[in-house]
Amino acid sequence: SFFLLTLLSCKDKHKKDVSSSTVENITRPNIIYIMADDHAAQAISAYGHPIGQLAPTPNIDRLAKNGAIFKNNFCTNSICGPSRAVVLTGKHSHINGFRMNGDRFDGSQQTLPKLLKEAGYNTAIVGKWHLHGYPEGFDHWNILNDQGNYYNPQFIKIQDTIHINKKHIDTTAHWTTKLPDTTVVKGYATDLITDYAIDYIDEKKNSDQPFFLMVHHKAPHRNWMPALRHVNKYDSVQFPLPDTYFTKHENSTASKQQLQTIYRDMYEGHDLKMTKEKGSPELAWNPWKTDFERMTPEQRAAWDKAYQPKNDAFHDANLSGKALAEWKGQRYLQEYLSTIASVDEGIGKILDYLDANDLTENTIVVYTSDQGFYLGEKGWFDKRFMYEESLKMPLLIQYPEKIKPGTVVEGLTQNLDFAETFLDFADVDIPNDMQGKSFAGLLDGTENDKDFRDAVYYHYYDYPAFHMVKKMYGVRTNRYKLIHVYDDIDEWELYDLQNDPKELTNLIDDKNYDEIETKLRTRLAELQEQYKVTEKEFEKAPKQRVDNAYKQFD
Ligand code: SGN
Ligand code: CA
Repeated sequence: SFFLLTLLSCKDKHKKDVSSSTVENITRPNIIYIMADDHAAQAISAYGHPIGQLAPTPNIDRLAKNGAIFKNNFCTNSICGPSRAVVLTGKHSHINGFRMNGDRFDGSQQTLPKLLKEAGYNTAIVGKWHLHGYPEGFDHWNILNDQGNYYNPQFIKIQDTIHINKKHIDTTAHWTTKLPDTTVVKGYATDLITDYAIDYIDEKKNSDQPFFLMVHHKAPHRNWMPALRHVNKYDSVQFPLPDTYFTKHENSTASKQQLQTIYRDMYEGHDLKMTKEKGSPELAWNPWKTDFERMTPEQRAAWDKAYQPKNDAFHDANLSGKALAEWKGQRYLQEYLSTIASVDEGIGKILDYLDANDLTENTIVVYTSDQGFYLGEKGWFDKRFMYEESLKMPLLIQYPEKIKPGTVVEGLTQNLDFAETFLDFADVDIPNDMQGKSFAGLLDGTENDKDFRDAVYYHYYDYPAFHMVKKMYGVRTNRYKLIHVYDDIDEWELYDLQNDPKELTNLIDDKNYDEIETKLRTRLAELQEQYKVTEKEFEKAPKQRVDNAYKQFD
C-alpha cells in the first residue's frame, strides 16, 4: 500500500502500474552523493590544472575515467549552507529561504531526500550538515556539529535527538552550546565520515530498497588540518603560485575591499601552523583554540614532531615582504592539498567497496564540492565572489549503466540541477516548482551541451560577514559575465572570459562592449523574472553594521 500511495501521487511523465512497482524499485539506482567542503577544481588532477598535477587525486579521477567530468558546473551562491540548501531543494536561495550561513533551513519544505524516500528509497546523510536544526527526510543521519573539527570531532546521530532532545541542541551553535562529551569520536573527521558511509552501504547492500546516501566531508575547509599520516606529504613540493598572486584589483572596489588575502588575512597559527619562535611548538596567532586543544597528547606530539623542523627552518630563513608572502602561499597550498589526500583515499575506499560487492553497475556516484575555492589567484583564499574560481564547482559522476567512460560535459550546469537530475535517474517525477533542470540527457548523450542552458544566475548575500565580500548578483554565459555589486557600493563589472579568463579587466566602461552589456542586462532581468527574484532581495545592510564588521574582521 505504501508503493500504491506513492505511485498514485505521481503525476505524469513516469506513470507506472502497480504490479511492476516492486520490480522497478529493485532496479532503481543507488545514489551516493559525495560533497567535499571548499574543494577547488584546481586541486583535482582530472581537471588538468598545474596544482592538481603536483598533488594528484587518483581516486576522484577514477570517476572521470569511468564516467563524466563537468567543465562548466556552477553554484548559485558561493557559500556553504546556501549551496547545501540549493542541492536539497533544487531552488535558488531566495526561494528555499537559506540565503547565508547562519540562516535556519526550513526543514518542513519539499526536499530531495523526502521525495526519494516517498518513492521508496532509504535515505541517509553522514558528515557536515551546517544548516541549523536537524536533518529531515533522512532515515539515518550522523552529522558533525556546525563546521565540525578535524581531530576527534563531535557527531550527532539521529538517535541522539531522543537522548538530548529536551535541551534542544542547535547543531550549528557549537560555540554557545556544549554538546555532551559522548558525542566526541576519537579519530580524524575525513576517515570517520568515510567509515560511516561504508558502514551504511554495508548495511543496505542486500536490501530490496535502493538507497540515497549523502557523504559530506568537512575537508578541505579552513583551517586545513591534514591527517597525521599526511602531515609531511608535500613538504618538498614547490607549488606554482598563480601569476595573479600580487594583483592590485584596480577596477573592482569589491576586490579591493575583501578580507581574504592570503598574505594579509590568514591567521599565522590557526591557518598556517606557524610557531611563535624557533624551538617552541607554541602556535602564532591562533584565535580559535579548539582545533588544536582537542587533539589527544599523542596526536599533538606526532603533529608537533612533524611541524617542528619545517617551522624552525622558517624562523632561520628570516623572511619578509614579498618572500614572506610567497612562503605563506606555499605553506597554505601544502596544508590544503595534504588535507585533500585523505578525502581522495576515502573515495578510493568507497569505490573499491562498491566494486568488491557488485554494486558499481547500478550505483550513481557523484563527487563535488559545495563551491569552488581560491588557491592564491588574485592573492586570495576562500570563495564568495562570482569570479570563476569560486563560482565553479567540480563535478564528476560515474554511473556505468547510463554514462559512457570518459564523457566530458561542457554544458552550463548548476547545483540547482542536482535534485532534478537524481530524481530523473531514479524515475521519480520532478516537481514543477523546482527551478533547475535534469542534466541526465547530457550524460546519456540524448541532449546537446550547447542547447542545455545559455546563462546562469548567481546571487550572493552574506555581507557584512567574515571576509567582507560584498553582496552581488549577476549572469554568466558561455563567454561573458556581468556582475552587479551592491550594498555599500553600487558597481557593475563585465568580463570577457574568452579574452580575459582570469577576470582582471573590468570592461564595464569600454564602449566596444556596450552592445554586449545591453544584451547581458536584458538576460539578467529575464532570469530574475524567471526565478522570481523580488525587490526584497536587494536590501542593504545598515551602514553601522558594515562599519562595525570591518572593525571586527580586519
Ligand atoms: C569559517 C571560516 C571562514 C569561512 C567561513 C564559511 N573561518 O568562518 O574562513 O569563510 O567559515 O565557510 S574559520 O577560521 O573559522 O575557519 S563555509 O564553507 O562554511 O561557508
Ligand atoms: Ca564551503
